[in-house]
Amino acid sequence: MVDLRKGRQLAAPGSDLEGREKHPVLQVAWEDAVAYARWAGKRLPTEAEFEFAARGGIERKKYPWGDELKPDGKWMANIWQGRFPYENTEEDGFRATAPVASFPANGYGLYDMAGNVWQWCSDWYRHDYYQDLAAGAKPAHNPQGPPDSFDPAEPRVAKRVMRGGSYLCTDQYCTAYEAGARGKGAADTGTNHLGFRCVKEKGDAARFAR
Ligand SMILES: [Ca+2]
Repeated sequence: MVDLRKGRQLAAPGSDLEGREKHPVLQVAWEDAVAYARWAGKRLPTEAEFEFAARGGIERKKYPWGDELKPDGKWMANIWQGRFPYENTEEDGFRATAPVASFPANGYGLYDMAGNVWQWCSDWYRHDYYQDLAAGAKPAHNPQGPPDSFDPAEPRVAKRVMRGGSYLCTDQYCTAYEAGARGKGAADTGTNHLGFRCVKEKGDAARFAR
């Protein structure tokens, strides 16, 4: 396990922070992200919280900043430009991860809610969870995710939700930086394009300290 408290191994065991002090941490399994959040008196966001936060107060827009991928010709997130996976033109300035807050914040003042690295959410992944909620008699309020995981593509793998897309996403086939796009990943596995962010609410620190 990467010792996040030391903060010295950014991407994998043996990697170092030299010149990358402000890049997101990578290669962290869901369990380790949860352990870090708990240690810090915080927690991972739910999937619903992540999307609510990503939309930044603007409703029914494709991206956290609006409906245009490049408003005024400007890239708003660190994604992939060029013919994936053969050519990365780095038009947005970054080949792989970017330091956090390299692009404008959304309406809530939150950075990197799209692109750069995927981010773990606390929910189990079920492909039909939101369909089921939508079919219910009442609107769902602050959904916390299903009680277990089920991905028809890999039914035996316990998966958690991830959100936001990454520097490997492209408008050619993986537009996961869209505000409504969902991702999923095996809870015990980290990758080089997946990180996390923590959330804190009033009372969390006291609750986790018990
Ligand atoms: Ca890029």
